[in-house]
Amino acid sequence: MKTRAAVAFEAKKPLEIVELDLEGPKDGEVLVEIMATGICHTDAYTLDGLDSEGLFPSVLGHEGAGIVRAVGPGVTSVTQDDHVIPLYTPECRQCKMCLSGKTNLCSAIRETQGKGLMPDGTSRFSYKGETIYHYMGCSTFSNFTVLPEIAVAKIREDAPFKTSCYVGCGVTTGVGAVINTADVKPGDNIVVFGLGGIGLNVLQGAKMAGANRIVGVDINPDREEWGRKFGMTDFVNPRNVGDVVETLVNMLDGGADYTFDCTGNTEVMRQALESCHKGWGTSIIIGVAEAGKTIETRPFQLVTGRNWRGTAFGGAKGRTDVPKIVDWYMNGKIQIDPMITHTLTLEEINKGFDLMHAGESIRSVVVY
Ligand code: NAD
Ligand code: DAO
Ligand code: ZN
Repeated sequence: MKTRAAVAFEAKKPLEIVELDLEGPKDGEVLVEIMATGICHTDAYTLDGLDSEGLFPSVLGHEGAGIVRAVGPGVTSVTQDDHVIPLYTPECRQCKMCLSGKTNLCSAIRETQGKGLMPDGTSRFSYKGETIYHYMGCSTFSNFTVLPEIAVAKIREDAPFKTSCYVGCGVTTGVGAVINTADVKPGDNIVVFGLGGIGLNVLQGAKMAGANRIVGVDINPDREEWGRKFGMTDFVNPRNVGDVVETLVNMLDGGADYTFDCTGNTEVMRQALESCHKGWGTSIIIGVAEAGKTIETRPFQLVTGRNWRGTAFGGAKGRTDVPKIVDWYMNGKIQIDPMITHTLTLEEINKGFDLMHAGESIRSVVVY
């Protein structure tokens, strides 16, 4: 079949809207009509050529929601017309990682997913006979895409696509980092570095967990007002204070119980670690740094009881947790609507990247 898609033919070049050839689902795969997709900073980072796994030409996008239009042989967990969210972190429930109960990093299709291919080692997308690679196993910047059934979460049918697509990455990553990875307890003090599409969700997760002081840090002054809408109690603009670590440590009587990096900047990651309370504070890296970057701190920071951790997809097991997070949204436990600041057509998708780089959007969503 044919599908309209925004294709990344080359790094650092705008996406091009073209009609691709799409092969139907093979064994264990499903064809999904994507109804809406968010644009996450991770898409921008790959398009900017900063991702060591980035492949071109490819169809980017990993934050979608849609409808199953066809299923391949052997598919049992979803059926035609089911509403689903694609999962860049699948959940096979059979591999060593899934069975460990210690991680959400399912390994079932990791090798081929990292190479932009489906589990059988081939791509379903092509253009004028040339292979176009998949991205993070999702490729939601295509109106139709093919996914393994272990990489879709079935969600309730009354959830609007335009907002529930955000659960496919930003909401789950931010809220999950607080609930699953940090396990923030009532009364904990937390600091969030970077109040964008991910950081605001960390704020609302911290509020839901009953955190005490919820401090937001951002170099964009407009983000103060945004943070306050989602539970932030204090705001620090690093450009207005001498030393951001000293400021935070003084503000929180020795430092935070938990800090979260939502910037992808390795200097900020160090600030986040060093803003933790001596003896127990834990810093969680959510931001994805440019290929080749490394983090640094004095080992004494760890010797004296600070902990450094990271999280992918908020530690969520997609097929199990994503439908529950959609329920939280539909039941009013978490907010999504105010964070969708821009709605675009597929033809306007490059504007979504411009708005992100200019700090003018929280989430732009393409509605097909
Ligand atoms: P975004 O562009 O919407 O937000 C980033 C925010 O960081 C902006 O508000 C920006 O002003 C702020 N910022 C930039 N430099 C800063 C600095 N020096 N100090 C303080 N604030 C600063 O991006 P996003 O979509 O929220 O994504 C955030 C990061 O999370 C990216 O690195 C992205 O790749 C990563 N990410 C990780 C996961 C995961 O599973 N670990 C999932 C999604 C996104
Ligand atoms: O299992 O080895 C692995 C890697 C799984 C990749 C998980 C994604 C990491 C987070 C990237 C940002 C997502 C938008
Ligand atoms: Zn994302």
